[in-house]
Amino acid sequence: MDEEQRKILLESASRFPKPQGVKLSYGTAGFRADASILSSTVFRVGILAALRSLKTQSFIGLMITASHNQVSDNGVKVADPSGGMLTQEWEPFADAMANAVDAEDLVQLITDFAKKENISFGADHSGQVLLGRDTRPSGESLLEAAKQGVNSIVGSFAADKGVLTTPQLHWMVRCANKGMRVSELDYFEQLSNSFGCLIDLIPQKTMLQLMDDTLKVDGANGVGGEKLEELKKLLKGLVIQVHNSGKEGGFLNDRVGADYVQKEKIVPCGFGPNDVGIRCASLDGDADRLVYFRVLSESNNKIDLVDGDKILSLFALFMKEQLSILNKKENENANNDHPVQLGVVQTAYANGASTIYLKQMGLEVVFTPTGVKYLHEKAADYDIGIYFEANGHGAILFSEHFLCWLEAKNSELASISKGTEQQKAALRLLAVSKLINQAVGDALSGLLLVEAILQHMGWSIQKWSELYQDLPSRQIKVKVADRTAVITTNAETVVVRPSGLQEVIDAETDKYAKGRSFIRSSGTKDVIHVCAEASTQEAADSLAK
Ligand code: G16
Repeated sequence: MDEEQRKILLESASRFPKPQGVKLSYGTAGFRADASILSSTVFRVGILAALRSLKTQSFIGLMITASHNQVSDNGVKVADPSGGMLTQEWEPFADAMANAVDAEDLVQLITDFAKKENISFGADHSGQVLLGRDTRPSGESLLEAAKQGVNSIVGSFAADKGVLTTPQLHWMVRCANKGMRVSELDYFEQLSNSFGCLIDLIPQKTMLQLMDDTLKVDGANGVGGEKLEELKKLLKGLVIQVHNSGKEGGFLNDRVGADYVQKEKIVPCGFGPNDVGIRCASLDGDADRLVYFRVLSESNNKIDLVDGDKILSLFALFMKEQLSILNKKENENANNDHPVQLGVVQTAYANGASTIYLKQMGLEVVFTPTGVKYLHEKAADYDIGIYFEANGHGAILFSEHFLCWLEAKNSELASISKGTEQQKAALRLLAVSKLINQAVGDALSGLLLVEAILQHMGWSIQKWSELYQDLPSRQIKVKVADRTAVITTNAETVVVRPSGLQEVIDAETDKYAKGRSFIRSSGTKDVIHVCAEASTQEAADSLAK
């Protein structure tokens, strides 16, 4: 690092002093804390993003959001060149940067890291960082801090993409690195065109079945509702009513949104008895989670929750069906099978009934710790990898190799005889690969795929919900002084520290029929999550307690 670069960094870092006594770590999804203490962290992550861009010679993303957290929190995370999460190899550097005590300490850290990673500075080496933020009031000033961080690396450039959902920003990074167009309109067009393609391919016989085309969406008073209002203008064959769009005066994630609906299992604000019989969905604050629900008629605000596990099951069923049509042998002697590796990834939060259901379908199911960064990585091992967390984060990933094969197969089938069932299956799979955001879980694209599949099957939400019956479960959050005191292993199913705690959990769990329980420390808040399953709701509640 030359003298000029050093001077710029020292000068800019001194404008963003780190608050004393604050220690942050790059958790499940980046840094999160009360927004009032985050400007130095966001500034430093701006520098990190610029360095990552220099290192990879690619576009990098920086998103300012605290997703499902309360409105007074905010956060920051980095998207790698693929559009996925920042490589885990750089997380310790992110932690060290966020916690560097002063400007001198910070510059020393950057100098050492750049040397180790062979990162060159100077005007000939340019970094490009795309910036996005959700609708939190603190987002604007934090975005300015991020910009100054990026710009303090000579030759690096920050492009402000404005207010976005988290998945939109990830999508833009991925597309920018593929040399594709990255405007918001391009994103909306990709989603609406591929959705339209799936709708056009619906078999005649199900077209005749009556299915309500109205969907009521809870936008969590966040960015998702606002974007869905835009997207729906391009959609045909679906009526979407957006509620809790943020314009009606409620607070972000306050008794609304996917996290609230999934954890509490009750209707969000703005929904009630009038919605009985309507298909409802809920997004979270930055629109990377999606759950469905229906309001129960005997209701006391109770819902039938159709969570990430059921979305995963619906997707798996559809993908398996299309693959089997595609690979159907025309005659006994033909050998047109392509052994497609279809895998499913879940976490310990997955309802036990969903795992049994998926395995009964003959699918390979693997488990990772909580966090899209782990599930996404695992799903990428397959030709088609479907991952979902019960909380509604998920996607379907297609390998490049499989997509090439599929394109070729589609052309071959079209040249023999266009419009056969086999060719339609190829076209559907190709449409899914464009509809589902390949960079990260995306509630808007997931919602359109759910809607397309329900129409394809001619299914109501009730029919979908009956795919299997969830085992009664309960999740609770326990506020603790130090969440790092709990260390787990085996995809978070076993507590390693504090010692002796797992034995206590096991002894308690053994008292319940079909009992299963685990605890893990949150990666986004100062709480410990407790999750319990048992044969009745009372038993699950009691075990969790
Ligand atoms: C983030 C991650 C998710 C993860 C969630 C867990 O969600 O992106 O993969 O499931 O955190 O949160 P915690 O660690 O508090 O249990 P989000 O929607 O907040 O970005």
